[in-house]
Amino acid sequence: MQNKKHFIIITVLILLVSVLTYYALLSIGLMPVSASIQSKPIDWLFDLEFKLIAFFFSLIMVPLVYSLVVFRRKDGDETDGPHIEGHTNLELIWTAVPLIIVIALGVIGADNLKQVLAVDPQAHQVKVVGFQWGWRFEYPEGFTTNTLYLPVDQQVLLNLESTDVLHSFWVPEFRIKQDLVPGQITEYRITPSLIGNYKVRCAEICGTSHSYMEAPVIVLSQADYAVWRDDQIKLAKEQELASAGKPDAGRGQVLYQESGCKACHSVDGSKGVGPTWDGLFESNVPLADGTTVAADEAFVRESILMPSAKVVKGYSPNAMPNFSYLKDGQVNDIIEYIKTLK
Ligand code: HEC
Ligand SMILES: [Cu+2]
Repeated sequence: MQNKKHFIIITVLILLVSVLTYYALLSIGLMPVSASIQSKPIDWLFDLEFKLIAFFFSLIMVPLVYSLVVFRRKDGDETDGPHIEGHTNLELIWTAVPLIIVIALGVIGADNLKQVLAVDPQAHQVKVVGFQWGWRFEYPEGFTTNTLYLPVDQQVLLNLESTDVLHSFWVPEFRIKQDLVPGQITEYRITPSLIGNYKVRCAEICGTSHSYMEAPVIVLSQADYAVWRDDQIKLAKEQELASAGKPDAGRGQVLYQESGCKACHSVDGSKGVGPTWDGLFESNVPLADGTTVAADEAFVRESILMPSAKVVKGYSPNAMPNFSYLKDGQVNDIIEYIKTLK
């Protein structure tokens, strides 16, 4: 029978195109490498959806294109097509099947979310502060970094805070994304599963330098992490002790690099997000309100602790996050370093 032949051809084509579409979706690299336990159920669900997408794409496109080609109106044929009433069974099927699929996906999704949010009471915690435009990581052991270091195979609870506007914490390799809301602490649980270097980026447009709001994320073996952490604890203690004494430009330079000033302030005269520090000390700095101020120690200290108190001309207020978490001695070290640049 003629009809049966068409059915068989279309069925075979649908299966073929489904498989091809699925592998095409897999091959274009939609997903970065998976680097967390939580990404497993998420990737599994994505895979299921790729399969469904491939199948339904073929189910619709193959009969459409097949009909366009095979059932074209012949030259000189002016007749109308046959009149077709509804087909109750077909309608029941195309209502019931998608309904079942959608309900199943809902159930699977809920179970998936449960797995992703699973709490490990042993999880260690890190406070993550997002600001326009950067990240700071405050460890409970008493040190602060601009790179997020995490041990592999151990759950971490990141407590997310914003000092200004909405931001969003996103490491694509971990898959999960969570907003930072001013005035609230939001939680982000992750169990890194692959040693390597990644990057957190802000995924919520948050102003002119939103696209630069990135920080390295480094996943270490548990042993390496313990060594790194102990180093940081020692370093923080040393810094605190040292800074209590005489200010030191060398330590100031290290702070310049490690507490993130470097991202916005150059020391070679080039303009960045913030003004250069080349020639800053004891110069006359024009301010946004039209006055000028002598860049003495008091001005530099105030600019670090309350950046918006005096805004440099040509820059917007709030463009610099406050660094009031720096210890007095550390601020003195930075001032000492800035003095060497005049
Ligand atoms: C996200 C970008 C950013 C970071 C990070 C940043 N600053 Fe700034 N900074 C600015 C901007 C923009 C200004 C100018 C606007 C203002 O005065 O608030 C500024 C102004 C200053 C000034 C005023 C005088 C001048 O010409 O530079 C000082 C001093 C300063 N920053 C110190 C620091 C120190 C110290 C750090 C690191 C602990 C730091 N800043 C980190 C953006 C930044
Ligand atoms: Cu942001």
